[in-house]
Amino acid sequence: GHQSAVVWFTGLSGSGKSTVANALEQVLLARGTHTYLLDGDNVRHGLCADLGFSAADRTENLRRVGAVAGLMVDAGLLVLSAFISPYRSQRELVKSLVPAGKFIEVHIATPLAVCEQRDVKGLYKKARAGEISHFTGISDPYEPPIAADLVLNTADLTIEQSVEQLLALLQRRHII
Ligand code: GGZ
Repeated sequence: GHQSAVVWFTGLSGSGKSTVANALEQVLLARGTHTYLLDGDNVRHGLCADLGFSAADRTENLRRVGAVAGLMVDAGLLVLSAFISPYRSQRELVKSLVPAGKFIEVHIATPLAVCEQRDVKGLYKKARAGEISHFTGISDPYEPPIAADLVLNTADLTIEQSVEQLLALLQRRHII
């Protein structure tokens, strides 16, 4: 069995949030843990299809995700969530929507230079060229967490090493 919780990944575009969250989910599924992974790919096309990337729209995006995550925690799930969530106030808001003690903040602290070099989707190039405005890290802020439960820099760690650290954290917190 497991305890329900929300593992909230925050970090820049291309930092590795979704990759690490997906890898963690595979291990948890293999252990029989009932998880759900929320990320931009499954939320911004449906639940939040009306929202863009202004600060207000990001806040509303994250408020909805936080509310859904809270419901999923009520249903007993171990929720993994991968959103940039650039402002401290937005992460505080989400935390307030999840039952007390069940919000685990994980900072995927891959340096901007590495994210920009990866540029998996070519978005940094477009942002530098001025073709995308309000791009996090380039023309929009990212406020790093001050006291994350875990900090992972995917430039220095393999995916497996990141997953190991996450599993160890979940075990220390008696979630798995
Ligand atoms: C940041 C943007 C932007 C702007 C489109 N700024 O690497 P990706 O493509 O797949 O991840 C990014 C995703 C960010 O959506 P989130 O819902 O995680 O953001 S937030 O938590 O701030 O609400 C990126 C893409 O959307 N993208 N425009 N201007 N990322």
